[in-house]
Amino acid sequence: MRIEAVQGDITTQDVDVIVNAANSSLLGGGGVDGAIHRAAGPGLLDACRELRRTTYPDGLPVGSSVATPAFDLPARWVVHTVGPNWHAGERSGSMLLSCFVTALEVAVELGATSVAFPAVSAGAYGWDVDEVARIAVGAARAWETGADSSWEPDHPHPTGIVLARFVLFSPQALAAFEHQLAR
Ligand code: AR6
Repeated sequence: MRIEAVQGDITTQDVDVIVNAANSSLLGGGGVDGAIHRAAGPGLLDACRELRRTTYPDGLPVGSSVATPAFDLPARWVVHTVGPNWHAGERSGSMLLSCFVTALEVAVELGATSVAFPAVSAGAYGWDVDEVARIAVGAARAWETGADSSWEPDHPHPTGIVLARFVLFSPQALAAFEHQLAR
């Protein structure tokens, strides 16, 4: 499994899964959520409304993840996760860790091999991007080694995931992730 960081727009990523930094309503918003809904087209909002109706009448809890098709995006699925909101006092690293871990779990259930993540909670939700990078890269690394204790680097990963890519909008966010990857 390769773990990498690139600067760019997550909506253009040609991977199986892109992760959306959504909110509990699942009904869209600004930032990466707005960009994903615009690029995916109206089918995405319909799918999210259906999830609310059938599965999450009270909204998707913080730290949880759920999949929809990706509609007009190059990706096959969007996995929506809800990061903790620093401004609302949600400052638990385990909540943010859970976003990355549950998104990977959902991706595996889908049979995905490649996943792109944004810097969940590093925008409107106000987390320090260095802290997001530390938790996100830590999650991917722990996932890589922890999913199967018999797995060795350079062998196919038992979960089927071959690529975890962090897609960062700003040079500053890219630098934060590159710093963690170099450690
Ligand atoms: N591709 C990659 N990264 C992006 C893109 C993009 N197209 N657009 C923004 N970013 P945010 P949050 C970066 O605010 O902090 C929404 O309204 C951005 O620079 O999108 O988890 C939701 O509906 C930042 O580094 O997500 C929620 O209400 C990172 O993505 C709330 O914001 C995350 O910023 C979620 O806040």
